[in-house]
Amino acid sequence: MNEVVKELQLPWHGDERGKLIALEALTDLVPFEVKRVYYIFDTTPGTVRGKHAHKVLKQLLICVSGACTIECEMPDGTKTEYRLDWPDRGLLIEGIIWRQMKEFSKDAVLLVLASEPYDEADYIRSYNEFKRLSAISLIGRRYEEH
Ligand code: T46
Repeated sequence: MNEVVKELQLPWHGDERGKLIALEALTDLVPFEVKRVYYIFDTTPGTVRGKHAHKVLKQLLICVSGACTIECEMPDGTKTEYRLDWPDRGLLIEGIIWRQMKEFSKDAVLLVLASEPYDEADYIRSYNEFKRLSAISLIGRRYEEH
């Protein structure tokens, strides 16, 4: 699976009553069947969560209240931080990407739509293992290019 980290601008329906965002599975915004939804809230100040990658899981992250930062490290070592600070911003993550969630505001609620049920076997929780798998996948890709 190729790695994807994509910032999404989620379209909203707005009128004098306020705004509404609707997400449907198997669309450009949610390009997978949603098999699980979870949310992270009431985080301890200064905490850093995540620190893992997934083997096959695809996820769409939306900070529906407050703000937080998602740091993604790609297999080639490139690191990028994404600030999610409004409910119309989404971050799509697919493939073996090391992620950390940090800098949560007190009122942050991070909503996650996931493509698979919870499965601890899908987690890569060792950073060394992430680097090892990244190296293998980079070598494989170079080989395919030739
Ligand atoms: C991810 C980031 C963005 C469950 O029992 N079911 C679940 O669906 C999830 C997500 C977690 N758990 C249990 C497993 C742990 O005992 O909840 C506890 C906390 O999970 P974890 O330490 O993995 O949480 P985060 O915030 O570090 O990571 C979570 C997701 O696990 C992960 O898939 O990509 O949010």
